[in-house]
Amino acid sequence: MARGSAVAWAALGPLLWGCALGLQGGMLYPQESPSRECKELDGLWSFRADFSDNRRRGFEEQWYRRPLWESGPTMDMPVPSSFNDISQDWRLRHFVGWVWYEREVILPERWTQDLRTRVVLRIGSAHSYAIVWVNGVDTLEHEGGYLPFEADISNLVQVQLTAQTSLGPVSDFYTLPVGIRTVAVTKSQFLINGKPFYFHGVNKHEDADIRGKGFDWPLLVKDFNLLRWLGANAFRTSHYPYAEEVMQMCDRYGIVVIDECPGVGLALPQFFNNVSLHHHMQVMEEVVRRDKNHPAVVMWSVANEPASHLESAGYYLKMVIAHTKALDPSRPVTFVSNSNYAADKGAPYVDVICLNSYYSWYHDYGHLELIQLQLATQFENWYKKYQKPIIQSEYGAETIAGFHQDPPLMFTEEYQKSLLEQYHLGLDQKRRKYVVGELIWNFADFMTEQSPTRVLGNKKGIFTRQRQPKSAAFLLRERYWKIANETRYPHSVAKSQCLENSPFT
Ligand code: BDP
Repeated sequence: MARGSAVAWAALGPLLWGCALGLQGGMLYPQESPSRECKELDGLWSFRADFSDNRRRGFEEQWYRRPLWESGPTMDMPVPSSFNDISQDWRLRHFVGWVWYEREVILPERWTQDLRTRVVLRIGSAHSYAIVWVNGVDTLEHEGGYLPFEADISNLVQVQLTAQTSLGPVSDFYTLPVGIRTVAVTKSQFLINGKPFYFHGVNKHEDADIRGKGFDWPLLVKDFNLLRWLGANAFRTSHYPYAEEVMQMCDRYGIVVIDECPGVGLALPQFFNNVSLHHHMQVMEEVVRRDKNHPAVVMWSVANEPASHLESAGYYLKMVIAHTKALDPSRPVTFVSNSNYAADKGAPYVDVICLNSYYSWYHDYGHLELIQLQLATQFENWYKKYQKPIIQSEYGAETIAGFHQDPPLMFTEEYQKSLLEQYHLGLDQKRRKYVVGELIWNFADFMTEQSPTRVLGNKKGIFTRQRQPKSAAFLLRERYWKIANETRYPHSVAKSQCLENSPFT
């Protein structure tokens, strides 16, 4: 019996695997191999949110000691999924606190009888703080969400016989697809395999109707088909590491990834303290350990829009970036800034400058005619000060599919299109100089907390949440394919057939 709990939403991806002794290091996606068997724990779990006043009744009454139904009512909860998106209970929609998941698991006899078998429990991700009990025993804890964590639970599930020390190690192995390429950064270029690379792509979120953030193969394949349709060659995992299956698809489809850790919302001075710094570094270790073998990953991003104008943020970012570089000297490191070039204290430490700006949306709203001037000033100021390649890491406009107005007004499809056109004119001025990429915000509409600035979530997608194109998608498609054709390597090697007519080289 494994019982787990997690706060806010949970998109668990639990897996048990039995393998022979001898493997060290763990954490890599646990493929099956002749020495490994895997048992997926996806499916229906028992679930309860702790609505008690202090939200700690579960701990006080030790719900983990007995089957969950014995301590009160439970409901069915699919795993993986976001519990907020599933039920009709309005309290669950925005619930923050402890929720309890439980699943009874039957293990193959060999796993429990053969003491040479190592049994490992692995959670793909559970947001944001998780404790896992196995047979009532506190076995695993993890803070931070999004990333995998695991524990050897052999001694909790195996028949307790006298320890057999004479059995000796047995080999355990599995294979990883390998890709070899180099990444380098100059004063004005991003080089992959020594050739200038221009990021033309998107920011995404793991998000869809009903599934919420829960992993979903049909959605993933649909999204990759849309990326190919669009001619995109890259995305940023804004604002957290995505499921490992996504990374595997990126390797296979030749999509280049800026891999971002969940360092979001570092907006206040009190966040830049030693406790956060320590945790942030630990999370970067987990991200790098999990994703370092993916050739698709070409850069790490340690944060999105921290308050990088603060002195304390400067030291903090310097330390996180240095730590990430020490973990992986082979890849450039960045964070995504929305600060002013003159005030930013983190930019001295990054390899590539990533800028979010929302001209004609959050700034100068309604004034499409100012975008080119604003953008030219932005790029020139940053480049003059830092002499580093720049990526426009976010830009976009809230757009409600089906709203039309000409001349364009905010929230209409025409406005989104015009805003993109103006940005593209500005980007083209610098594209062959030192601007090395553009990533639209956002690939698709996505759900957010309620707020006066959101109409049923964030509507800056070029696709709707149901993955249907708005007018801007066609504009972007034309542009991305044009850029892809301009920058295609002349003698690209034969591509796999799934990439026929693909912009990826
Ligand atoms: C950017 C944030 C992103 C938001 C976006 C927006 O990085 O997370 O969703 O603004 O408001 O600043 O649409």
